[in-house]
Amino acid sequence: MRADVVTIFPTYLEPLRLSLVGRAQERGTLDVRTHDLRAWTSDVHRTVDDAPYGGGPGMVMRPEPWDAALSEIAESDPTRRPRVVVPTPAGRPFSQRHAEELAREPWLVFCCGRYEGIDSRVIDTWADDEISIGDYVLAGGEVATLVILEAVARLLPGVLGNSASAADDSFSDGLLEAPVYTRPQVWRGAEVPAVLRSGDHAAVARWRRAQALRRTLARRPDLVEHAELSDADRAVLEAVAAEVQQHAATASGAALAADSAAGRGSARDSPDRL
Ligand code: JBE
Repeated sequence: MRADVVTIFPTYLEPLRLSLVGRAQERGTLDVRTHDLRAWTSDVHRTVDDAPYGGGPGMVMRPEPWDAALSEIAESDPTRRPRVVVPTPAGRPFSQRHAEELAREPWLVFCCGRYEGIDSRVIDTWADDEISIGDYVLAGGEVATLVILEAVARLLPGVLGNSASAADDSFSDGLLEAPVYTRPQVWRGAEVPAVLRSGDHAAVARWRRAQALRRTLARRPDLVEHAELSDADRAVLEAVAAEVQQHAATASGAALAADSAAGRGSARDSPDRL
């Protein structure tokens, strides 16, 4: 996959040289090219922004440098057309499904705007996708581009050492993953669950599935509604509901049940005891 990133802060994208995404680039699976938008300005001050029509605070990115940059990048390979992505809080919420979709593209171009945004005519002309990584305000699209590219890069063929691990991820089956443990067997008085040391692979798989269901129910009940559930999964959920009802009879149990209903939970409290 080729990915071009247009930004006024090219150094913001340097983390893409590290770790898994960096290795994908060294191996040639991914080719990231970062461009400084100011290279496509023609005035002596290399201006990329201007005041918004209609007034208001902040600045808007001018259309001309964006159009020149995107034209030149798109024309650099006349055999195909890139998919142009604009990270913005006004975009479609980013998800694992979305990452899988982008991972199938041969060529992505990311346009990093400052928060007040890029002149809307550039978006209308060029953007195939406006993507939001969450309901909070970042200073610009650079960090969102890092997030999206990392989620996409690890799905490219050969990037993860073990091809099974992408399929096992949280969200790939619509649920959160079960908790994980390594040595020592007892740490600060807490023991690793016996089933994980039993060598019984079927029992381990059942336990992990039940834990995934319990955790997801406690922390992200919205995900359980959309997950594909087997009869065995439904039996686990019914058992959890019965436990919650039993706990609700006691004071601490009531808090636990409320926590679960609110989708709250931390490593310390309810989910694993639910
Ligand atoms: O989610 N996003 O892609 C953003 C882009 C720019 C600023 N804030 C965001 N949340």
